[in-house]
Amino acid sequence: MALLKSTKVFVCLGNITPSLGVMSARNSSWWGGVQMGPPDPILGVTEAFKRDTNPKKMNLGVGAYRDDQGKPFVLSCVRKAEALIAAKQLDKEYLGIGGLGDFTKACAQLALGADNEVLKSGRNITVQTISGTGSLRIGANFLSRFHGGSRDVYLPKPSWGNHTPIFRDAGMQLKAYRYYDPSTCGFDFNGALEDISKIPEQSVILLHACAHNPTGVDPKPEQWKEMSDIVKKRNLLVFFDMAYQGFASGDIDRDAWAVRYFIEQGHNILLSQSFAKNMGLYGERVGGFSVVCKDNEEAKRVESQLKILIRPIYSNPPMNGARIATTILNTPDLRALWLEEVHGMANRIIKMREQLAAGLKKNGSTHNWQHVIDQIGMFCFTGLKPEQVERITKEFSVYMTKDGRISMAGVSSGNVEYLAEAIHAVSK
Ligand code: PLA
Repeated sequence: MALLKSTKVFVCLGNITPSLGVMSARNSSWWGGVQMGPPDPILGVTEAFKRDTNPKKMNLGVGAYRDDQGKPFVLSCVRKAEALIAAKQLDKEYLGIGGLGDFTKACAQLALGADNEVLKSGRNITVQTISGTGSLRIGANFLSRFHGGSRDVYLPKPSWGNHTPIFRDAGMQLKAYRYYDPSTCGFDFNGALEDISKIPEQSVILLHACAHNPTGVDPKPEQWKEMSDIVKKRNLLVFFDMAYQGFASGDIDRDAWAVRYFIEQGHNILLSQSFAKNMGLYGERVGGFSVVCKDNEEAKRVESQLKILIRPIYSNPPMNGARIATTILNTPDLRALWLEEVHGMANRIIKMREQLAAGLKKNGSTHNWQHVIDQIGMFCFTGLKPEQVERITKEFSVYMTKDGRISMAGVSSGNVEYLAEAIHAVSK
């Protein structure tokens, strides 16, 4: 039946009109049935921004860090690592399927802490991935193929927009647990606990390790502890997405606290890491995917299957970004410089939050904007409604995602006042 159906589609789309004689292949349509799709909810904002000619335009859509002059920022530690790598005149051979060994080791150490028991006993497998997105997708494919327990993946409501298609395209089913409370602009702790306590056993739960996207709201350590207990009681498989290590507090260890705590409590987690934000390596596509296993023997078996999954997708990952990240992580003075720079980026964002809240007040806004200051990480979930977002874009050329999320990393001393004016104008 499936074969019959596809044959029919083939004949219909590849039709040759007899009155025109035999059409050349160039004129025939193979894709007549392909419908126009919508632009990406996040990256599509950048496309619209680029078309705008207003000199005051601001792109607060995608989370990409800018310096205080509004320019893309390449970290000095990255520039220095690149110079060291260039001087070595290294070859360009293929990496192994799982990536650069020194990178995966340093990547796992960064997340778990170098003296973590998991690393000492070799019960993790970490592969290099195409940044955070690639890591999540490899994880989703792995779950789809090997997690016998359940197809269900529970996402916080709301979550990063791309989580849904990543898991759905891998054949998993998306469910949600309460996370954000619009009435307090904060974490809906009771709602989350209540929902998590009802998740069927063996389902997968996705947790944002820090700097929750899009809300900028993270659980406090005490809340993480209760969540860990409930997750354990429900026997859920935890998938941590850590795309912003260092970006929440400016401190990479503090930001990895929840991941390390869950492991300490005996959760054998899956973990996605990205170096896009914390090293500013966006386009280099550097990330890692880890599976914490029962023991080293299990880790070896999982590794063999991850390689079998990766090989037909992209064969092996790109080396340049991994070399840069490894050089930074493994060269003490570059690592120290990096930690300083991460701190600097996080601090500049915090300063912009304060200036934005102050600017709104100065403009006479009577709303409570405390959440602009309290939320952490790259984003601020302003609370602007879709129609207000539409207005701010149309009238002020301020671009953001429809859910009212703004990338604080795109705000600078030069445009924060303009932004405050614009937000006030559409929200008063
Ligand atoms: N996980 C979360 C929670 C993210 O916010 C992002 C990026 C990623 C993973 C993946 O990033 P990577 O593949 O570049 O490593 N989110 C961005 C960019 C910054 C995007 O949507 O692609 C955002 O603007 O939300």
